[in-house]
Amino acid sequence: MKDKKVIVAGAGKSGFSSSGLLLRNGARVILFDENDKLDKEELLKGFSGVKNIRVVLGKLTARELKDADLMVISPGIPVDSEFVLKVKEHGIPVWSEIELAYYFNKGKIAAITGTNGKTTTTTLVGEIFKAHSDNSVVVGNIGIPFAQFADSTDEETFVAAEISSFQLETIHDFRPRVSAILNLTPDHLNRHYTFDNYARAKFDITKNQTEEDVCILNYDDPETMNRRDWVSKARVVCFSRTTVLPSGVYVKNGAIYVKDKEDSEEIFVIDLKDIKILGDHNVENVLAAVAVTYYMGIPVETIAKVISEFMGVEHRIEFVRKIGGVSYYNDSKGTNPDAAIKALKAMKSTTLLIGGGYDKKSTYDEWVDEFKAKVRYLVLIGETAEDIAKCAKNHGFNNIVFMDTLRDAVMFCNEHAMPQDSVLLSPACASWDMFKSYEERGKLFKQYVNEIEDPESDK
Ligand code: UMA
Repeated sequence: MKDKKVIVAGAGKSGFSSSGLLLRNGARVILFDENDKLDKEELLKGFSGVKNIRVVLGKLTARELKDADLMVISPGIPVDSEFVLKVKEHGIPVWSEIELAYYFNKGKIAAITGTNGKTTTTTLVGEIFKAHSDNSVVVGNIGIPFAQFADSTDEETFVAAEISSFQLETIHDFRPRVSAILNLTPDHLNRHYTFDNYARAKFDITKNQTEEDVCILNYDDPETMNRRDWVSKARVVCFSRTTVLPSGVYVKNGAIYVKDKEDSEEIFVIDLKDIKILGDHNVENVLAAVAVTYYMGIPVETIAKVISEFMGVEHRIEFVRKIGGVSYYNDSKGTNPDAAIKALKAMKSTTLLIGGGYDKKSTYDEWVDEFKAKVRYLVLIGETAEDIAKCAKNHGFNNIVFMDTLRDAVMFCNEHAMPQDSVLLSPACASWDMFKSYEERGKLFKQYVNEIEDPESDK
């Protein structure tokens, strides 16, 4: 990349890390963002003392495009954006941040995608790698751009990478040693337009894999298995919670086993009762993590030990606090209906559900069907509030309130919950209409819940 002129599009986390990686490796960077309200000086502070970077806001001009060797785009930028199409017309290659990171990477990559469970599975895989080797990183959609660490990896580095469909749209050579597609349900349809396009982007995680590589698929997820043929070369290994497979990773008599080939010995991994994270979906995440790490060469004893200690991740059905017998759960990462269904299913009592947010053009019927006798109130916030309310009413659910802010929603729940109820933030929508990220939404939820006075504590 020495002396190459590279446009980095998007001045968020990915853009910053990509710029840093390029600058460290001798490139000249133009950091571009369509948001002309950003503060150039503030952005440049992150690169103080570095000469080869210029910030451009609003629109790309002929000056930037002239002689540009490459554009690296952040995942939040649609590939059919006007300026991306223009860049392509000029014959400038467009790489995702993941592709750029891969160019510099020397490590052994396990890449995990799918609609739900990515973060939990990647975190668990990362913990297993860490227990096995001091030389490991966890990167990607999870919130830590791969570009941040790519050029400090070596042949021995274990890389656990959570990869989104957005990041996969502009890969070219990216080739993980082990890939995993956990499940497929409709998501991000405003960006990909059709479910098949979305599924295609996910399966592209396998497109450069060879016969030496492994692709892990969820045998219990029909949308994934129906597309099994989209894996062109990699060896497919399946995991199943419900079926004892001839080979693969599966549950049998309440325990997880690995069997490499049909005639291989069956290896016991762990009893389900020794797993601490709750719900069938989490058993699937554990099965996936077993498969990924086993095929990355980690000993089964290490895998089992880490799983038995793993307590889950922030913003995923995360228990926050119990106040006056009411339990509060933060599932801010429930950013699509399928994830929100899983969170609601995991609630053991009547629930006051806070939902709504950024409009990804999802359909809410299946989520609303789960409300039945379980949801006491549906408390709606954000851009999609009206659409969700309409859908809920069509399904005969009318206990709906609208709130302007998340704080108001929490306060309403505090006033109306009865002892033994649960209050669940699981919006089924992304956060971007009201918050910077799902993390910010989840942290604020926890803050508001923690501000509630506990009447018991005064006694
Ligand atoms: N921007 C434009 N034009 C656009 C869109 C955005 O100029 O059309 C600019 C914005 O003004 C902003 C910047 O791009 O300044 C933001 O870039 P970004 O949205 O790609 O955000 P990053 O901070 O780089 O975060 C991205 C991922 N964000 C998205 O995919 C939307 C993060 O995933 C990821 O953690 C991070 O890279 C590190 O890899 C978040 C996410 O919500 C968690 N992902 C989706 C999901 O999980 O469902 C896919």
